[in-house]
Amino acid sequence: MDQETVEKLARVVDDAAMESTPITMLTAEHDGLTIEDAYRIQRASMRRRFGRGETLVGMKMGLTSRAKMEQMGVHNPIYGHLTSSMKLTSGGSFKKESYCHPRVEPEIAFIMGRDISGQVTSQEALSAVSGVCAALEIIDSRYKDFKFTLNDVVADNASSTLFVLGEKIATPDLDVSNLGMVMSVNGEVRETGSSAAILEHPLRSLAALICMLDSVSEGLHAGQIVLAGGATQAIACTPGSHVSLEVESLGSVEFFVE
Ligand code: OOG
Ligand code: MG
Repeated sequence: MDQETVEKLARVVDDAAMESTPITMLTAEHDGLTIEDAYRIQRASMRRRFGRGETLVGMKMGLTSRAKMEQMGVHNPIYGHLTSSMKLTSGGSFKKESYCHPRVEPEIAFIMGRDISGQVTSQEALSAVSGVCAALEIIDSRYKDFKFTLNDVVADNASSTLFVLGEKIATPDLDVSNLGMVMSVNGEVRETGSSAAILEHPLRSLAALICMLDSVSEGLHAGQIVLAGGATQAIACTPGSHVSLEVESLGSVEFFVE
């Protein structure tokens, strides 16, 4: 795909996010759009955000659990970029009307203590982690009816919208392989799961991200946050709700929807 088309499609997804107006899938008109083109569109849309003053604060993995793959009908792990404007403080709120059709999912986040790149193992990935915390990710596909193909969702920055980190930061020696996770809305339990649902171990997701970034000569940097992926299916955010997540050993994280 030529660079002009990449930039044009980056603008289409970026405008849809800014105007919270759902669009038709890009592949409907560009059926030759490859996964490489999709990541180029994603990066071009990030350059538009950086041009508006947002900064890169981390990365997220998506479609790393069977529950998410089955919910979305897309079966390959993907990554997206997290920017400064996507960060919501635990206990904070957002307006549903500012987004297309936001959903929330329970996650585990890593905080990177040093730069890392290359084709790494989970153990090598862990060696670059300085902290671990509970997280809620609010995703919002810019596509109509929240329906997409693999290449469409990649072009749309893996539906990245907002993320909330728990205040308790555990040290990297915490075993994150099988932590119980309970997500509630207005005090009622809606989804329960385990961090083991995230590629069988959230560190495998982190290592997979570093390997995917390496294939485009990139890596992670000290201070960056990495969301490992939703452990259960995502649920719709409705106005007037209080969403909370409790993760074993990591405490809780919450937000309100106005
Ligand atoms: C794509 C993003 C998936 C996750 O954690 O699996 C994701 C989507 O479902 O819209 O963030
Ligand atoms: Mg997610």
